[in-house]
Amino acid sequence: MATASLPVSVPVTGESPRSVLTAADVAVYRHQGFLHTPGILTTAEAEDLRGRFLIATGKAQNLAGDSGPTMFDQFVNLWQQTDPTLLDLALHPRMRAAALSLAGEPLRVWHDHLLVKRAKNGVPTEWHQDQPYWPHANSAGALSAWVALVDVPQIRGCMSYIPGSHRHTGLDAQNLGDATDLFRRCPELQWQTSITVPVKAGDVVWHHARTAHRAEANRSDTDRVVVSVIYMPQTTTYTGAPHICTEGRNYQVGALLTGDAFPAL
Ligand SMILES: O=C(O)CCC(=O)C(=O)O
Repeated sequence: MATASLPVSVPVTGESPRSVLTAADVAVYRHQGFLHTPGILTTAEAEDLRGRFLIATGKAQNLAGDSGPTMFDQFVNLWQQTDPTLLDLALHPRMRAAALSLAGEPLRVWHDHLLVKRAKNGVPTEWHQDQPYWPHANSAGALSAWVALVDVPQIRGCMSYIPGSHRHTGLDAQNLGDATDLFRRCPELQWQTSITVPVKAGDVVWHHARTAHRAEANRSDTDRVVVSVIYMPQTTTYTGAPHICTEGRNYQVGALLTGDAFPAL
């Protein structure tokens, strides 16, 4: 979404000019807590990545298990599990440039995950904020890039966001399977209008880690294939709470989340 011509200076080299966000883009993101950026990837790049990510699922762990229709099949960090080249998406020059502009501070990759909502799965992903799920402190600027690797119109399970909800910083984790949980925890959010964002393959929708979002069920007969890439500030420290991405890595409470598992941008 480029609505003004003033480019924001981006502290990386090698990015294509098409990825440079405007000051207006960054202001919109900071104000509403999300931003749609069409065409961050070309359709050819999206198609290539879709094939490579899906091949990589072959021998990888699906956190959804295999118990019938699910919210989504979920494969975390396929670049660590089966194909190291898949880290290319998180570190893609246009992704890096946009992420750094939006956050306005140095970042690391927290993790990525391939999220496949199967055709006609019938299960939405209900309203939630991401941050309460993560064992993070000192990470106020964390953000996600929801990268469409197929077209995702409304019937295929695109996302909706509640503008301004990223300012609600004290909420506990909300249940992704319960449409009312977020609103029980924060009743004032039920009076706000959400915005639904259908996307084309190669588009990215960025959201702040506290922005409330949901995805509709997939009512189409095509799988919805997206990758959510999550970036965290380089100041992020470990709270000690359990998480699949810190498991077995011996971080002490209060330690900076650094190292090969969390590549710097
Ligand atoms: O794609 C979905 O169904 C949910 C994605 C999500 O919650 C996220 O990327 O934070």
